[in-house]
Amino acid sequence: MNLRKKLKLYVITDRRLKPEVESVREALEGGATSIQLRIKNAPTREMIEIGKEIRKLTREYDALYFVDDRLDVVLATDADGVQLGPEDMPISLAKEIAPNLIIGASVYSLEEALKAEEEGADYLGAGSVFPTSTKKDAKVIGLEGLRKIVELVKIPVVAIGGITHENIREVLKTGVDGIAVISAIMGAEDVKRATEEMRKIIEEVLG
Ligand code: TZP
Ligand code: MG
Repeated sequence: MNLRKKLKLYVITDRRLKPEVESVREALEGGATSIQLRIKNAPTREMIEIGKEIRKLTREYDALYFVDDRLDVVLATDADGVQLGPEDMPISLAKEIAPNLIIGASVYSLEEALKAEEEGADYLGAGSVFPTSTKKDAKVIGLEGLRKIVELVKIPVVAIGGITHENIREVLKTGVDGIAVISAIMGAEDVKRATEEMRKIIEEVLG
């Protein structure tokens, strides 16, 4: 499995915009290469039910399946990986508990990026590239901040935060391996089409 290739178009769920399972199906039909289940404040058993459905769908479409924050949900639904932020479980502990998991680290500065790489993260979610209403507290690093991270780390980097069909080309030109998106896809009327259109641009720029 080529992780860099699988991170090309990384689509994240958001129940404030669309119900998870149906929107994930549409994103996969449109060419998403990775899916992240991201739910804040829902009953764990509901998260597990949804995660199991996403696991089935991502297998059908040969996409990777990640869970935000929750290692229990990762283990219960046989996810490929977990996404951990600076306040979540330490990377080293997650690796100890589940050595075969792909570990993504959410980083908001070059310092955090270098630290996460050193701790053994397999890839970085770096942002927020632009201001975004999806995660209002996220620090904005800009294209320059992103470029620095890409230059100085060796592991794959996925850009996140405020990325749209309009600005995706300039983000791709920083040298990132992939793009992570919530609202430009989950907030679209036609999720499948919004995904297809982003995937097409990614193929044009990254090949
Ligand atoms: N982490 C940094 S920015 C962000 C997360 C989860 C939100 C990305 O959402 P959008 O709607 O694609 O800007
Ligand atoms: Mg988190």
